[in-house]
Amino acid sequence: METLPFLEGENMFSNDFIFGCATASYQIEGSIDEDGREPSIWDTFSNDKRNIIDHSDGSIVCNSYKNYKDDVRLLKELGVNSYRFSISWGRVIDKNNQVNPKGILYYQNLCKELLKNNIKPYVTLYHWDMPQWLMDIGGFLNRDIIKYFSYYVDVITKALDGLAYDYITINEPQCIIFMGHDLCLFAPGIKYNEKELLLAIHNLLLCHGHAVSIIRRNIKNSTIGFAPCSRPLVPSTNNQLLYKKCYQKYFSIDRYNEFANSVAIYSDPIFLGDYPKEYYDIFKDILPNITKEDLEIISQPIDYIYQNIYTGNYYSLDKDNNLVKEEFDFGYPEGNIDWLQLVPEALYYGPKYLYERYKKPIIISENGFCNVDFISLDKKCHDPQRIDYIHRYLIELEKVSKEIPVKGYFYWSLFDNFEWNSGLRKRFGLVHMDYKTEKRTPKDSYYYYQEVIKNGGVL
Ligand code: GBH
Repeated sequence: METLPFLEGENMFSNDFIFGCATASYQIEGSIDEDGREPSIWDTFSNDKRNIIDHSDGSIVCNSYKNYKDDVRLLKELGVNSYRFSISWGRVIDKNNQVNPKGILYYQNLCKELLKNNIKPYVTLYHWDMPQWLMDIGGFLNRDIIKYFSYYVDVITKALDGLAYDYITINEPQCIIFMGHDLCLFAPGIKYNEKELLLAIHNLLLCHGHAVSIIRRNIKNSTIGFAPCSRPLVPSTNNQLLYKKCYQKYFSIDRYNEFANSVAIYSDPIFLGDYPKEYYDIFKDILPNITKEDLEIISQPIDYIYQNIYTGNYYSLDKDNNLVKEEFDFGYPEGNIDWLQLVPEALYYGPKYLYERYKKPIIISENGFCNVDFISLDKKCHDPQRIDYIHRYLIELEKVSKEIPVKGYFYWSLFDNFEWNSGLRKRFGLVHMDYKTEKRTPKDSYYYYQEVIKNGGVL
């Protein structure tokens, strides 16, 4: 570890900084038939082997449903003060829309175990695993989803009262909508037309809004957020005009190219009370019915801007001052998954743009690196690229935290897990998983992050 710069006394983050890591239910829990769990759209989707690159699924993975105490032990030793996990809707509510007490107990036990170890639970209510029976009645296209989601949120927040105070309503809505219902690379893999996509987005935002009122009602001293993803534009030189153009493009809507990453469609209604003007112009013929009441529900105040940021793109200006995207050179540093180029400044510019527009404290809800990790002859798991990635990205986050309020950082992920349509082949963990034996081996990056946390930051 001696090559890594830790300067004593130069702690980069405040003492109450949230250092955490994140996971999601379908990606880690396994035990899919245990205690009356209802199948989700991801069970259905991964049952069709054409959908998952390596034909794997989430039936076993880390088996955190059984091994959660080991997970908490790993978190404790890592030294994080917070753990972000998600609730499987189908474990806590059955297909008759009745409460499943065994599922509830699992999440209560997990929270208790975390609290016993001084780790704060950050609960994601929806990380993509919709119960299949709800998809069968239309999923996000059916406005009834709001009623069902509200009931589920009411049940789980009552059950976790006194155990968890921090909630994230929905993870990466862009992936749910675009990857799941347009590109069809994610569950449910059902193609919607553009009009249907807009309606699904609107219903999803209403699910968020109703969840906010319910959490506020059921949990005193709660904090609430919504966790979209984005791919920030990074100005490749220090130039005000370039910065301004990057900022504008980050919040603009490109109907054909960047629907997936649109920041403003999902976040303007929440933080600014309405969709952007551009949205009404572009989609004027296919708009859903958007009422004033809807917008009021969607825009109830929340506490944080959560954002999942892994990568970005560099931009410059041409001689006519037009914005141009710089292509990555051949051999440019990247992770073992096609969209993950090394762009550390994304953690500087992303938070800066978001704060400038929405004026709420920022928490990075996900950031992480996918690598080719295996156990070496010395029985350890060496992952220097992941260490370098975390190091570079945290330097940028530190830099921006001197300018705007940045409250926390969750590394994705605690361990290797089911990487959606990429299956088990893609590893993001700080802890290596042997899927056959369920053996957990902390990687070098785990010990690195441990040092970062002890130190309060890098450099
Ligand atoms: C997150 O999504 C998920 O929340 C998490 O479950 C997952 O395991 C983790 O990250 C690692 O993948 O426009 O070029 O970026 C992944 C973020 C956002 C990556 C959409 C792919 C589309 C291509 N994804 N992105 S690009």
